[in-house]
Amino acid sequence: MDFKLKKVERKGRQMDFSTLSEAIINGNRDVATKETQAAVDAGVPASDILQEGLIAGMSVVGQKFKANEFYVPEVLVAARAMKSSMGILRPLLAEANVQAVAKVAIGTVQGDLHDIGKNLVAMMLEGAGFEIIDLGVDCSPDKFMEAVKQNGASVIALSALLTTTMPSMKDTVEVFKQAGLREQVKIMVGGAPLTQDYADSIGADGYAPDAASAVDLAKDLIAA
Ligand code: B1M
Repeated sequence: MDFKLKKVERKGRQMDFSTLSEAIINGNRDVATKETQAAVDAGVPASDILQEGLIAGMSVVGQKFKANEFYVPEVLVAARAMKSSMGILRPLLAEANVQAVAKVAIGTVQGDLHDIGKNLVAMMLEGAGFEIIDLGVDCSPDKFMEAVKQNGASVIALSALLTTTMPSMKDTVEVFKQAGLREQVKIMVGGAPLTQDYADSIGADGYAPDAASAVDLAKDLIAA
């Protein structure tokens, strides 16, 4: 698979974000950090650096992961490089009041301590411009509810790795129904033992089999 990284026209100026995007794709944290700082110092808006540099790079990572050209370690180093660049951009984005695509509260469900896949999904979503509220592991239905009520999450993302903890996903959907808030949130689920049929049976809005598909799903859900 061949990916081309584009040059972007900004206010009549050709901006070349390809070195930054490539640093993200290759997981080169030092180059990514240096390029991000250089772009900031040159007066490039943080939102452009995010969109055309970081998100463009992470989206290639997602495509390569889906195509089995990248595996978990490559995605993790790419996400680590992106996090480092985000450390520079986050305060500037907040200052400029740049809105995230949507707020996603993500967690591994109650009784379940597996978090490697959940973290990957969170990093890929952040790479796609979502604001992430990471609730960690062993999250009760009430914890997801709090994230919606107190932090304004519009999507909740539930991960489960154990067949014995999958029912907590159903409980979480039920808690939102009982609180009369089911229509206000999109609920997405994933994790190795999950299937689309299971997601449908518990009334979730969507299921994604991997971290790259989770990004596509979250985008579809907020657009629906
Ligand atoms: Co556990 N464990 N584990 N374990 N563990 C499994 C899951 C298991 C399949 C191993 C086995 O028996 N073959 C088995 C589950 C069996 C079952 O229920 N079907 C199992 C068991 C039984 C247990 C314990 C009960 C063992 C014991 O104590 N007797 C125990 C449970 C503890 C608990 O949670 N309460 C336990 C403990 C652990 C460790 C702590 C040692 C460790 C977890 C460390 C951690 O996460 N920080 C661990 C690990 C590492 C595994 C395996 C080996 C690897 C899981 C992993 O990280 N995969 C796993 C066996 C295996 O899968 N080969 C196993 C890599 C990760 C990138 O993939 O998490 O699937 P995954 O995420 C993918 C997708 O699923 C998807 O995207 C990710 C990336 O593409 N995805 C989502 C995940 N969440 C998503 C959410 C989405 C969308 C997509 O939207 C919201």
